[in-house]
Amino acid sequence: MAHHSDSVFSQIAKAPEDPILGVTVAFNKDSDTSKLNLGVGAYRTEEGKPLVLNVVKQAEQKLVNNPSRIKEYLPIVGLADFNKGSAKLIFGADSPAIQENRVTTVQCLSGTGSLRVGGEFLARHYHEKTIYIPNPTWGNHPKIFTFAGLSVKTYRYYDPTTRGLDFKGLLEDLGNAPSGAIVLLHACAHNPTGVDPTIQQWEEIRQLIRSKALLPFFDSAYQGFASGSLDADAKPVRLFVADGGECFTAQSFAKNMGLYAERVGALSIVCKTSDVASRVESQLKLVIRPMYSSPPLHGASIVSTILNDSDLYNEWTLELKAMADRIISMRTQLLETLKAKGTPGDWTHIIKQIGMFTFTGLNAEQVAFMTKEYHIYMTSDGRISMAGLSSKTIPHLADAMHAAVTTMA
Ligand code: KET
Repeated sequence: MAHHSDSVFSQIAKAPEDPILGVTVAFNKDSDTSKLNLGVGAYRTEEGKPLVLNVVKQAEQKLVNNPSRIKEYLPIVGLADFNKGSAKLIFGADSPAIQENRVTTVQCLSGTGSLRVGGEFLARHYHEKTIYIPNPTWGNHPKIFTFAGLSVKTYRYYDPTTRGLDFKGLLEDLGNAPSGAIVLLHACAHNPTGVDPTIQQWEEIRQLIRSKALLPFFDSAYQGFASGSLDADAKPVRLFVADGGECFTAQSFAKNMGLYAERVGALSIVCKTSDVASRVESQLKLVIRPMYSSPPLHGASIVSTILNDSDLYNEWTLELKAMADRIISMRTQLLETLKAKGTPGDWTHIIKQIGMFTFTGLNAEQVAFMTKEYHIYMTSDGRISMAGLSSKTIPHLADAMHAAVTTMA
């Protein structure tokens, strides 16, 4: 007679929910009508609804209407036009590295998959196995790179006292890293802090990285979301490509095209010669094939259609700018509301930070209080997704923040 203790997994431990995606799981279980999900970084409209971009709908219509469309396997490296378009988007259409065929780009499963493939390639083929990631960083980074076979260390990034960049600490830690070490950099809109180096600081970081022969690995999950301009947000990456040196870039189209669930992204490796780039690509295929064989078609077709059609592309830049602008206006509205309430503390970091998130400075107890008493869901590090707010919900959030800081300072 079967009994549950007979299971080969009867001793298995219950795993905790993911620190970010688990916030949505908890939110979905809450039946309160005033509940607000500011956990996951996903754009919502002023009405609080998920947004499918108009250009995405148009591109999908074009695809459906195309009678020659087929569903055969893509090559291991993915859709060629998507890969070319992605590289141009991040490096610039006039990038010498692209013109000299020194870039290999492979389509991957969104930003996460691109980071993982890049990490596994490095673990297999690069002499230095240590990757430095910023402290703090996106919670998935240490797991991705550890499972890829790299050893993860951190460099100082955020200074809680100034709620800004710990530039001195960053330079010291990268300066003390072993020559050749890999350095993970957020291309723009650093998650979770919303704190980015200035372009002058990027230039100093570049000089240090090149002088120590460190290997830059950019995570570009928010191109266009920081400033509203795709080119402005790509500047740090382009600074590193312009010096002729090598670099890795993991791109995601989850946020800037609103294609979250389509899992569409790209890994680009800029090499010194086209010959090296083609050999690198041949090895990337050996990483990808046993992992998921080849990537899915639909999302990449949407992106490729938009990137390779000038009308759709222009319309996309406007829709993207509108999303970025709405987020920026949420920042000013939240700050004004807190000021008007006389909430204790300096909250100007809300408008100084950039991208999808505000790193509020609220502690885990205050966050738990806001969830319990106000049904506001956010990660326990005090990060809130500004894209999940609207003019209607800001007063509720401000009430909760005010109560949290006045009752549990
Ligand atoms: N990098 C960063 C910095 C990042 O914030 C995310 C997603 C990703 C990569 C991966 O995104 P993908 O969907 O694989 O293209 N961050 C949000 C969602 C998540 O945690 O999965 C978040 O921080 O809320």
